Amino acid sequence: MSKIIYKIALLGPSRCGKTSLISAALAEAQQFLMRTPASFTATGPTLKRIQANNQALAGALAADSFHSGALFGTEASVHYKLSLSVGKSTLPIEILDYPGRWLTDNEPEFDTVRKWIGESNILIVPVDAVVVMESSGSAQTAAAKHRLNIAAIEDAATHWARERVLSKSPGKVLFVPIKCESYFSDNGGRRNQSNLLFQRVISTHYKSVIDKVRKESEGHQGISAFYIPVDTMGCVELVSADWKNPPAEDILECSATYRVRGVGERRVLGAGDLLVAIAKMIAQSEKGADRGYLSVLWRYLKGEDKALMEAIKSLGERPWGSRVSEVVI
Ligand SMILES: Nc1nc2c(ncn2[C@@H]2O[C@H](COP(=O)(O)OP(=O)(O)OP(=O)(O)O)[C@@H](O)[C@H]2O)c(=O)[nH]1
Ligand SMILES: [Mg+2]
Repeated sequence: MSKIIYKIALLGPSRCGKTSLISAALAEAQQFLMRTPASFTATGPTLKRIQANNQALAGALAADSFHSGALFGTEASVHYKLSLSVGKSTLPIEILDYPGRWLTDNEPEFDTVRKWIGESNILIVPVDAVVVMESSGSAQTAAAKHRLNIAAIEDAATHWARERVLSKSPGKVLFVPIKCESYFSDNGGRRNQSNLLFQRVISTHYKSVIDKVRKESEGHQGISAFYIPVDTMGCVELVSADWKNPPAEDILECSATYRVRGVGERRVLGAGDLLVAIAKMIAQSEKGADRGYLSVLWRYLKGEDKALMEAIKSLGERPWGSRVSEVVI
């Protein structure tokens, strides 16, 4: 059988944390699968790239204050090639990363990303929690909407939902707040503003995105949405967030400063739930509701190795972490 690849799409503007999320997810997923027969790995150029990203983020913690521009923006599209394996049986998983400005500036290169989004059952929407939480008053709220690129996200998420309907396949859209370590008290933080974060992400800023997905997939079975906040650093604390006009621009931009907590050891949290979501999505096709790509994938897994199929099923049955909520679609 021709090689099957499980595609995952990311949708977010520049600096929202797409690359950091992929790098953090691999590290936590490996921990998460300890004492199970399954493993989640990267090899070759992907491993090198993830190691370089993690080094840059760790380097940024070396000083007392966390430099939030530590990771350079992505310059070209990158296929992160990962594998979920049991023994010699492997499910290749590919995530497409790209410069967020392609989305922001509506550049022609975004067409390839759009196509990838249409072909992916999982759509991850990383959310800059600081922009969401530190905006108040009408000027900042309008600037936040612009910086989060809500209009472009609505458009691409609608395309994703439409393709799910046309290809008669299910899908999960995951809203993933990043840079949210200052709003939770479960990973070293002092304040707990997690309810407010949920409300602002789901009921305010991304409500129109959720409404569009709902409308587009009306009457179609198998579309669901989840809220999965992830700490990709976990050991930094917001000190201040100022909204300023960048030179030659009339829309405010949020500029944040952070301090490092404790000894500055990274504490990734929540990324394992992304793996649970992926496993649930794949296992869903076993029920036979889906006649598209996922059922082909499931048949492939059955032929590939029963142990790999069982590992994916049991991963999908793991309970969600305490930060996760299902969003009504
Ligand atoms: N406070 C905080 N900052 C973070 C965290 N994770 C990443 N950052 C910072 O956010 C910046 C942007 O993250 P990236 O992952 O490069 O964002 P991106 O979406 O890939 O950006 P483009 O490649 O330009 O599209 C990085 O330089 C990090 O320093 C986090 O958990 N907390
Ligand atoms: Mg990037």
